[in-house]
Amino acid sequence: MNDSFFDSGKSFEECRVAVVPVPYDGTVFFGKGCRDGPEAILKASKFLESFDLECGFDISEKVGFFTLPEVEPVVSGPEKMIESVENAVKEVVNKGKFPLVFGGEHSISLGAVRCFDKKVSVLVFDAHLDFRDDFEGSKFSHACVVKRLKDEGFNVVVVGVRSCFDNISQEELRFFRNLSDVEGVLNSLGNEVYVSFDFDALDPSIMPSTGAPEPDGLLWREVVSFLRVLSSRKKIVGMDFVELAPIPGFEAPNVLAAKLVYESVGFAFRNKVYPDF
Ligand SMILES: [Mn+2]
Repeated sequence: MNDSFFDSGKSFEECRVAVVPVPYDGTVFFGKGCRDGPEAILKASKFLESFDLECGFDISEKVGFFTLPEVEPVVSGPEKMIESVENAVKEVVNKGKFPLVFGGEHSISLGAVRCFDKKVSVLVFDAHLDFRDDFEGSKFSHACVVKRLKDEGFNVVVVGVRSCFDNISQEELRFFRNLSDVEGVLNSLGNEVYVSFDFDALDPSIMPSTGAPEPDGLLWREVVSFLRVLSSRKKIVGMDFVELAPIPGFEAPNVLAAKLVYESVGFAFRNKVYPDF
């Protein structure tokens, strides 16, 4: 894979954002295909125009995206794969870069989040709670990622939930069905936020390219409006976008994914808490 996300011809040093592609779907048995997600996002980014009307500036020019080599899939299991992601992301965080991780399946988010202090809240967008203690023989399955993040001591808030395996209480995990209570979501988060975006949080009418689509999902405008508010109130420290399983020959969802990534980063950097920007 030689593609890059919005190659603006800048060096690693000049870019604020380091893109980490993770083409891994090892624990997915049903609805595979998200290993092709990173490549689809990189390719689709070529369709976007770089000046962004939502943000009012050229995000690629102002922020700069540097795409790193992909994290090679590990065959010995998800736990080792998550460690590989952790090592790759730690390297970019240590160099002061904003990590932007493309999955691949949702389990990889655990590796990226581990690179941050426990005071960072994790905001997960997902149609499913991903709160199982284990799934299909693994504690590190994509269906367990929120449970593992909680167990590792992070404040986790999930938005977009329409499907759950059990009756999980709000005391166990703070979650929201949609974005009708924006203040409720914001008040559940600390000042620093890592965003983990599973594309199945979106409605299948606009995002059919996921392994586990669920009806009645989030729509474009409400997500973009929310991200704009979120970024004006919180410091976004890193993001991942996971579970895009491209449908061959159907580019629109991939372009939507690339545009959501692009504007999310624009909002994050426009935020007043990045004063040097
Ligand atoms: Mn998920």
